[in-house]
Amino acid sequence: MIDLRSDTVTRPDEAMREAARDAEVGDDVYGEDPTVNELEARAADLMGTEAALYVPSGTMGNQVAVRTHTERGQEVLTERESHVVKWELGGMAQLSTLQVRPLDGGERGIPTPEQVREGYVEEDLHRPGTGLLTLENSHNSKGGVAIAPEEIDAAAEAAHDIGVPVHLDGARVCNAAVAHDVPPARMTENVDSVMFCLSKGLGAPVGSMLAGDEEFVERARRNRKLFGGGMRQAGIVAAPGLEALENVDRLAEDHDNARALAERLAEIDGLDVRDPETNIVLADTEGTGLTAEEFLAACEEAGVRGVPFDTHVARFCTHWDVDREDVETAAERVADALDA
Ligand code: TLP
Repeated sequence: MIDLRSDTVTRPDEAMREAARDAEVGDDVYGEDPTVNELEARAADLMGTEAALYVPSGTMGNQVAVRTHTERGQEVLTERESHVVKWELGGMAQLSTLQVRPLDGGERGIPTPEQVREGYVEEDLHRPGTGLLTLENSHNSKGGVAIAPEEIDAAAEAAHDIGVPVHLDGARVCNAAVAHDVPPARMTENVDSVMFCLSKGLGAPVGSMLAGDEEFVERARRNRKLFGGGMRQAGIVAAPGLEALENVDRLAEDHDNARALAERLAEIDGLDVRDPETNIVLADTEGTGLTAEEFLAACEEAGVRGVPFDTHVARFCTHWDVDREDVETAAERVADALDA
C-alpha cells in the first residue's frame, strides 16, 4: 500500500527512535525537561521569535494561540477554508467562546488587506469587537498553496493598523518557506504567533510548536495547562522533534515528488490536477464520473491511499516515507484503477 493520505503518516526513523530512548528528561510542567527546553529554544530560533512552547498537536497549538490572544465573546477573522475553523471541531466556539467572521481568501486562501479592514468590527455596546486574525501557510484546503511572505505581511499589517493581533497556522510553514526559498523566520516576521507541526513533513512522531514573544508564550503555557496539554517527561517525544528540525531542507524532495505525481496523474483521462506548490496534490475527479469517495475506493483497491477533500476533490500528500519510485508506481496504480 502506498499511503498518500497525509504527511502525518510517517514513521520515526532509527535516529529518532534512538534519540527518544536516550533523551534526558525531567518534569516539563516544572520547566525541568532539558530536551523540551532545547526543542523550544531551537524552534524559537527557527521561527525568529523570542520563545516557543511544545504542544502535543497542531490543533492544540492553534486553539491555545487563539485563546491566548482573545477575550471571551470576541470575533476572530479567519480565512473561511482554514483548518482552524474547518477541521478543529469548532474549537474556537467550544473552548474559547469566540465567534468567527469568515473571510473568503479566494483561490490561494489569503485575505487581502481590504478584506481584513472590512471584516473588522469595533467594540461598542452592541458589537463584540475583533480580537484576532488567523492566517494559514501553506494553505491545506487550497492544495498546499505556498503564500508569499509579502502577502502575509500585507494582511498582518492591515490587522495591526487596527490593533488586531495575528496568528499564523503554519502547520506546514516550513514547506511554504522552502517553496519560496526563504528561511521559515521570513514567513513569520510580521505575525504575533505561529504554530508549526513537527509531526508532518518534518517526520516526528508527535508534537507541534507554538512560537511568539516571551510574554505571549508564558500566557500560552498557562492555557496549554488549562487545555490538558501539560506533559511531564515529554523529552521522550521532544527528542525526535529535535531530529525533525534537521529535516527542513529535505522538504524540497517531497515537493519534487508531488510535482512528479501531479504530472503523471494529469495524464489520466478525466482527472483535473492542480499544479502543486508544495507536497499536496489535489485531483478533481468530476471528469471521471466518480465522486472523490468512489475514486479513492478504487485507488485503495489498487494499493494507493488518499483522502477526500470535497465531493469531487481528492488529496494526495507526499512525505518522507515515499520516494520517486513510489509516486510513479502510485500514479500507474491510479491509472489502472480507472481503466478497470
Ligand atoms: N491537518 C490534517 C487533517 O486534520 C486535515 C492533514 O492531514 O492535513 N493546521 C493545518 C493547516 C493542518 O493541516 C493540520 C492537520 C492541523 C493544523 C492540525 O494538526 P494536528 O493534526 O497535529 O492536530
